Amino acid sequence: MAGQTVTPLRPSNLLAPRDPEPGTAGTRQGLPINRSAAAAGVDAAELTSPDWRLTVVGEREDRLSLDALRALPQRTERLPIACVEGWSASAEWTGVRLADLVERVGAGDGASVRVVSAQRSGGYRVMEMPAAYVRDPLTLLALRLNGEVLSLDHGFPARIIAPNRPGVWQTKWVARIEVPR
Ligand SMILES: Nc1nc2c(c(=O)[nH]1)N[C@H]1C(S)=C(S)[C@@H](COP(=O)(O)O)O[C@H]1N2
Ligand SMILES: [Mo]
Repeated sequence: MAGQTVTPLRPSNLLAPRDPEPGTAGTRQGLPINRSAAAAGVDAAELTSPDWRLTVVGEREDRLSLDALRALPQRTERLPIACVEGWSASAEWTGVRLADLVERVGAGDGASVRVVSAQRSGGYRVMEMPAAYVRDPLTLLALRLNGEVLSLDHGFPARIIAPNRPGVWQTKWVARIEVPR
């Protein structure tokens, strides 16, 4: 626009939660990014490949492409991520109910799960989820955030979002879901 030389202050910055970690921090899709895909060292080519599969292991084993996940019944829920580093932000998540995924491999109402990230090292690679959270209808394997496909930094192609759990357990880049037996 002609004559517009002053960069306006962006109110979204003023209202945003404080930067979780200066240097790597950012906000995308309306939600803070604490650990980016690059910082976590995930293999972007692998995660974005058409050969990517989610493995779900119970009595049976399921290997689901992203298209196959998108073809399952989708739910949308508004849920917060609450990080111990002092920020909390709500967003609208769309994806498949975790309970539906474990039911497909023959697990019942009492199933707990172990969720494994494609992240190769670090404390957030493996997460254990008790049965009460697995069967909660609000707990999703999320594929979308605020109406958009997840960005790589938010855990593309799939991440966990569950109510009333600390942010550290909202696992990004989910590769594998196991029902221990
Ligand atoms: N695989 C993996 N999942 C992860 C993390 C991570 O580092 N690796 N960070 C966790 C933390 S501490 C929080 S608060 C939420 C949101 O983190 P983000 O801001 O880095 O997206 O994702 C969680 N899921
Ligand atoms: Mo966090």
